[in-house]
Amino acid sequence: MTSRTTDPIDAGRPDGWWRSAVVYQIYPRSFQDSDGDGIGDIPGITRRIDYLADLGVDVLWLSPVYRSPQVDNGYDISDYQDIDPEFGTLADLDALIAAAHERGIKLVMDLVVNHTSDQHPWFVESRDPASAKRDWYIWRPARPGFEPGTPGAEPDRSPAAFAPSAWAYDPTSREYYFALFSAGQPDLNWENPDVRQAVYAMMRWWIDRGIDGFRMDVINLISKPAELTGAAPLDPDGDQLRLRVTNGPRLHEFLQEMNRETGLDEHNLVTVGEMPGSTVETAVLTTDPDRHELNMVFTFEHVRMDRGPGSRLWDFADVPLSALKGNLAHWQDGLADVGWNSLYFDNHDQPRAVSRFGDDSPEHRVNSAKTLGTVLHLHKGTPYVYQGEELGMTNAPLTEIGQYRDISALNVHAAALAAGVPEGEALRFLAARSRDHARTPMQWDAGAHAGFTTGTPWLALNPNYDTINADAARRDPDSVFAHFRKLIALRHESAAVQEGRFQLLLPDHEQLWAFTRSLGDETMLVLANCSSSPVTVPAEGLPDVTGAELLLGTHAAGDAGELAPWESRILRLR
Ligand code: TEU
Repeated sequence: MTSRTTDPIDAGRPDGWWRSAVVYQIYPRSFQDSDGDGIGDIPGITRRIDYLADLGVDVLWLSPVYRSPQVDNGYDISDYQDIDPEFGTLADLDALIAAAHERGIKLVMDLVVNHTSDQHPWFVESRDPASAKRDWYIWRPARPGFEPGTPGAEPDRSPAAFAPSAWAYDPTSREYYFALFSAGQPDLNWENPDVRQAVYAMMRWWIDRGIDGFRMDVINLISKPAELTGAAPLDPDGDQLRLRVTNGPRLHEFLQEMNRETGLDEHNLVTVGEMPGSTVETAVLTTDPDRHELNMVFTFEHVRMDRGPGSRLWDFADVPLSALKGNLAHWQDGLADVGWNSLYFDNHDQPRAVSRFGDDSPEHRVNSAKTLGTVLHLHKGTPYVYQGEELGMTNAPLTEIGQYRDISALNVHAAALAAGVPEGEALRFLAARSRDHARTPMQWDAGAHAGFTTGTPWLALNPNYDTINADAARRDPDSVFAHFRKLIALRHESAAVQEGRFQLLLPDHEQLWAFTRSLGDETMLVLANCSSSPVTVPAEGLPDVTGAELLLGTHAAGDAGELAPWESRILRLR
């Protein structure tokens, strides 16, 4: 346990404060530019702080703003204790923290410690086999019998997320280092206690600076399987390392150590672990408060249900509503008594929810964005709003590979072409699923570059900013923005929304998403038509709504027995 004085840094964070909070995720590069270089920055966020206060969110989570070569837009960090000049300075960040705190808003930093940048001084030193930092990363010789650096000589067949191989070649030492995402993002060796202590020291430095928590990037990948740590032989033909890298043998030990050494719980910081490949069982272990690991995790189950049957990156399929809502219900049930859920449809890695799960046609966009918000925000857990979700921002019309910027999109395209897939098929996948959709600049107004920048935006704006923008939304009492404000206010006011028990109704219905939330003698019923056709409310399988009070609906109260396309209602039962 650290012995630092806790007084000033713990201000405003009572026990469990995050259980009633709504988090807003900012992707700084695309939020607001203040200096005309076409890249969003920290002073830009501070300029928009009153917009965020007006929306009513409690916490801002900033995607990485640290020093970085920007191979993966900041998820490749070369200095954890400085700000990238593209985004501003440490003084700018201090000013943002102060401006947020003045408005009662907390600030969460992205913690990317599964890997660093290959430009981080630790890795630069590690390239020297004689250096004390060699063991801070994962190094292996070439496959036996192969000339180092030649095709096929990689220690095993594991693919990286953004490159064909997870083994990057270093010509100086003629060895390979493990980099699960890209060669610019070498994985740290968490087996080495000095690595862990260096990470914890860095975290303490940020906590002392006054931040309120961490979103932890791919945190369930930090404990590597025995083959990677050298405790078991590496099968040179193995290619499923990615799966075994998740939820590794020492994950919970490391999280408990981190919590202890940095005082995460002691200071009531909010912590959310991004955990691809996690299950309800992993989440229970991670978020059980008695185990002192994390407050909540981001599961990937509901955003990976649309993957195609094979392992090909570019395959995808539609997801039936019954499967989607069934998955969320499985997590609600699994964490009902122990632990806590995070709730999200959108983030910087996902296509826009309204285009993916809703209907982004002019006819249905507003109601489907509102209804998806209603459904998500009425589940139990901490809801995350991703910038622009509160405006019903849509996927961009991307048709050519030259329009994409994301390392992941470019890799999928290259991999598909290398596999002989017709380009059209790869482009169809990207048009539906690319991460670039989430990263088009925030649409503030109908003026030049949507008010995002006075320069040339780093990624083209979605042309629909002439109608979909914050300025128009804030003047329209029926906008998606207005609806999200009400959802956030409802969570703040209602103990049943915060803590009520969840029960899914009509699990097999392919149009209606229906559930109750109950606390004491209060029960809320959510009825949501998640389709673009009207639906008759079934006579069976739902509670009696006689005398129920409509707390929030997408439409003016109409026929109780029918829901219009994408109509939803939150009812308080009598
Ligand atoms: O994402 C981890 C992750 O597994 C995916 O969401 C990733 O986007 C996907 O594999 C791409 O196909 C986190 C960050 O959120 C993401 O932006 C980073 O690129 C990644 O880690 C590496 O730091």
